[in-house]
Amino acid sequence: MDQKKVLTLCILHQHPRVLLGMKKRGFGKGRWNGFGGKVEPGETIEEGAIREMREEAGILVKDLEKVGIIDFAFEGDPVLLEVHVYRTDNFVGEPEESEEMLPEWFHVDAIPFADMWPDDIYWFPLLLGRKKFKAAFLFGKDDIVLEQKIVEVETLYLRNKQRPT
Ligand code: 6U4
Repeated sequence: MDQKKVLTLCILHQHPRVLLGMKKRGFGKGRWNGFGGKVEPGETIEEGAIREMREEAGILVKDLEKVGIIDFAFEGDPVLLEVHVYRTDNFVGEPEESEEMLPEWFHVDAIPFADMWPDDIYWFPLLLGRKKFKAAFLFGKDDIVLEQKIVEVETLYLRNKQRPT
């Protein structure tokens, strides 16, 4: 049976700048990315997003807005990733380097898509435009996008659950 991992991804967006982090280790190493990781037992997805932001960038994020849910599959791999994407413009503290991430602000016109996950270029414009979306990507060898689907939605529902997440 397919296994599913629930992950968070948080983007600080204080227009016209966004905070990304250079991932220093683990999954996605060497890429600029939002902050996040696995949701731990006993915490809500949003609590997981807040914790990861504290652990990876040393800041307390507030007023998180859920903007997207992205399903990732990798050809030949039974593990599916369900990534819950949040955006906020409200935080306390100064972003600082952690063991996992080197944070840096980017102008929205200079987002380093060439050095990010290849799916990001598809959905980042929706996030920056304050839209909500559901998306699915299938990656092949060398993280090439083989299939992609993105739909803009009014409200985000979790699959099989008729309530907003
Ligand atoms: P730990 O346990 O922290 O060492 P690690 O392998 O570093 O795990 P993980 O699983 O905590 O990483 O988090 C992976 C992060 O990458 C999450 O924030 C989700 C994000 N992510 C995964 N696939 C992505 C993709 N295709 N595009 C993207 N972010 C992705 O923009």
